[in-house]
Amino acid sequence: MKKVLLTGFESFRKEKINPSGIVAKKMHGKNIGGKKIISCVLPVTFDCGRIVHREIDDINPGYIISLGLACGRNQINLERVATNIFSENKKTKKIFEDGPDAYFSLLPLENILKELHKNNIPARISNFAGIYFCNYIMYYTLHYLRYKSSTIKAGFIHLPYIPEQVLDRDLPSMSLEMIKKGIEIVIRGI
Ligand code: PCA
Repeated sequence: MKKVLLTGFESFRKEKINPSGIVAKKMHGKNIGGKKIISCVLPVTFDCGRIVHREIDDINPGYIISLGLACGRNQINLERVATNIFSENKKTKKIFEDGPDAYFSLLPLENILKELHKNNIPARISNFAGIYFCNYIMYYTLHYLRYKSSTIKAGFIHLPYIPEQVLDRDLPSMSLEMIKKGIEIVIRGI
């Protein structure tokens, strides 16, 4: 059975909850569409790259789906591209000095999007994964796979807030149930 490495992130900055880590944890061990899910919740630090690197070598997955929270986005965002930029505290640098400018997702985004919409789940393809750790892990993973000359299919998905994160904020959210259903549809569609 092919394995899916499903990663999410821990909480970060002022966000006490990170739906990406919750969804990843909830789906650990499940068998979806003939694929076995192995989850991993990552710290929002530079260690995340090394941890994913080790998980890939240990698990040898057929697919890697990385999840993260996109504060304020109102749909599931299928990220198309990771760029060689990281920025924190107004300092911007390359992720890998000698890396290419960008990598494209290796997931069939158009098909996944169609399936999500067929199931009435708001989603879109995004062309900008940001310049923080979500873009970092997407770039890091794709760079590592290229270096390994691997056939693993990998990509990144940004999630909206869940309702309990925006109780007193005028911001969009999506229920955890709908996000989970969306990620199951993604896993069936890869
Ligand atoms: N979202 C942040 C980092 C961790 C997360 O869940 C981002 O969009 O970069």
